[in-house]
Amino acid sequence: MAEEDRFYFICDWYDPHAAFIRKYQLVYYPKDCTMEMFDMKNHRPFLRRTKVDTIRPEDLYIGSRVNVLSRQLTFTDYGDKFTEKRLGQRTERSLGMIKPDAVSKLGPILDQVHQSGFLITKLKMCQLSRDDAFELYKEHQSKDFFNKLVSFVTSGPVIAFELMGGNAILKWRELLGPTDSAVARSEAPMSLRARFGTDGTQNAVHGSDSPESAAREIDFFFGPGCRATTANFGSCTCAVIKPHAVLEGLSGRIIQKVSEHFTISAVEMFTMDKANVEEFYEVYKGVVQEYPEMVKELVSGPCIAMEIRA
Ligand code: 3AN
Repeated sequence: MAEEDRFYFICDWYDPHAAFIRKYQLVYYPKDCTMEMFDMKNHRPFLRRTKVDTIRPEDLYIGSRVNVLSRQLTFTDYGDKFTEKRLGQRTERSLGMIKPDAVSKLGPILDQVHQSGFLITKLKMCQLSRDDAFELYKEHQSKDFFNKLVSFVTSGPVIAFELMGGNAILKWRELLGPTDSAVARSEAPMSLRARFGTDGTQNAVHGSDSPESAAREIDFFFGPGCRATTANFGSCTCAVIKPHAVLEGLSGRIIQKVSEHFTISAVEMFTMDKANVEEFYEVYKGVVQEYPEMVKELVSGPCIAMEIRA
């Protein structure tokens, strides 16, 4: 399945020859810095998907002006709910990780993440090898607790996610609480480590401590050729939390309910394109009336796919 974000904006271009403002829908694909445009008045494509080096992710906000093929465009509105939700709040990024001791608490942790105003933009369960753990925690290699830490984080799967929001790095660390879960219980009883951790090593969750480590750790988990999924496709079924539920912040509660009856052996967030969704739903094509609507919903934003077993 392809993972590709699409950001929709409504934008204006003042046509100097006609002395007229033309309105376009602009779709920006951050993965490969391409965009396409649709003429809203004439209801026809205006620009086929084209690489543009004049739009950067930080240009994606209402009121922003960008140059595309010598035209200056002004972003006047978001073009869909996903774009609004994703970019509306400013977008510092941090890396969160649920450690092996708290993987079964994914539901309540995601629920807390949502209630604290973060947006999860990437998420994946993976199994770290010793080499992975050495790389992830390389700044701690000289510490006396290093071996214990490596053994612990490789003792079972972890769930990594990219968080976005205003002041995300600091805010996420506040939500984690102090490193030692016992200290967390006395100093920050509502924190995640107080609620789900055991001690200084088995402390349930991790968070980046600076923009540099956030960039490095996000790349570690989600960069090109990054960690593999834990899915092994045997004796299981697939459950998908649909985009509308993800956007409404219901993922945590849904996963909690699923966990009461099933073991979740893999989980990953995807943003699917239409061709992939059509393939995924192929057996329903021409069989159920709501097929076109099903496709439309599943391409409308990120979904969370789970491998579950009982
Ligand atoms: P934090 O995760 O709170 O930023 P760091 O960066 O000092 O803490 O340490 C990274 C990880 O190393 C911690 N999350 C914890 O798992 C482990 N760790 C830190 N200090 C200790 C310690 N004194 N004993 C055992 N493990 C520790």
